[in-house]
Amino acid sequence: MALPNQETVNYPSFKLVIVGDGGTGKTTFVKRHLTGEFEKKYEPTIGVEVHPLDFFTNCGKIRFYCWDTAGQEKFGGLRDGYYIHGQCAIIMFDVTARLTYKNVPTWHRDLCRVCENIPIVLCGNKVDVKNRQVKAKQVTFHRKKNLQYYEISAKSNYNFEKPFLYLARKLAGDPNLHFVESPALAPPEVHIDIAEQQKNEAQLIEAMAQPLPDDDDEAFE
Ligand SMILES: Nc1nc2c(ncn2[C@@H]2O[C@H](COP(=O)(O)OP(=O)(O)OP(=O)(O)O)[C@@H](O)[C@H]2O)c(=O)[nH]1
Ligand SMILES: [Mg+2]
Repeated sequence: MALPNQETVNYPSFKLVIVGDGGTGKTTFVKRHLTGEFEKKYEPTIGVEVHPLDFFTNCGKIRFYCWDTAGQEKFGGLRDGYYIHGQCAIIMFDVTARLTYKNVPTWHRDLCRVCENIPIVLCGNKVDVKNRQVKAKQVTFHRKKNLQYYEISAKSNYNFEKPFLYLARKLAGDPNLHFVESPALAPPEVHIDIAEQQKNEAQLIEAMAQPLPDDDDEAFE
């Protein structure tokens, strides 16, 4: 859903809300998509920037209106106007800052109060950083709530498209939908150690086979 002063398009478009603690990389992430960065609109009354991000799929174009607030933590949470009519969401945390993962359940609760039953992706950002504090196998929240989880690195473009592809498939109701063209992205600012990251991805798969801890919020302390 566009803002009142925003162009609407004649192909499917969806409001995507991005939440997560300050400094997790939400703005950095949306700005990787160059066309969306160029066409963003600012809505001062809600304090939000909306970036229209287009993707090309085998079923045609799809647009995500990505809502990104400026410094929301200073206002003590987000107002309902931010969430209202949200059709899909990304919850972001920072794998180098434990507290941002601990706060994920709060973001999830606030989001689901307004937006019931929308597809949600949990993203652990900054996996390019060597000394991460939240290990892949410690990420279990998504399993409890049936969310999709991706490890990403906004600065290196690692897995940039994955969250959008997942959401597009859910919204289209087509698990085989795929992107036929890559969006223009800002060049990588850092490089990721692919061999190291492959180990993390393997750990994630391994962890999925383990039973969920009873209360992993506490186990995580
Ligand atoms: N190493 C690394 N740093 C990142 C990455 N993504 C973002 N950062 C850095 O993290 C800091 C915060 O990024 P922002 O995009 O401003 O975070 P935000 O979530 O929008 O923060 P608020 O607007 O305050 O809610 C900046 O210094 C970014 O350069 C990443 O993938 N890797
Ligand atoms: Mg920001």
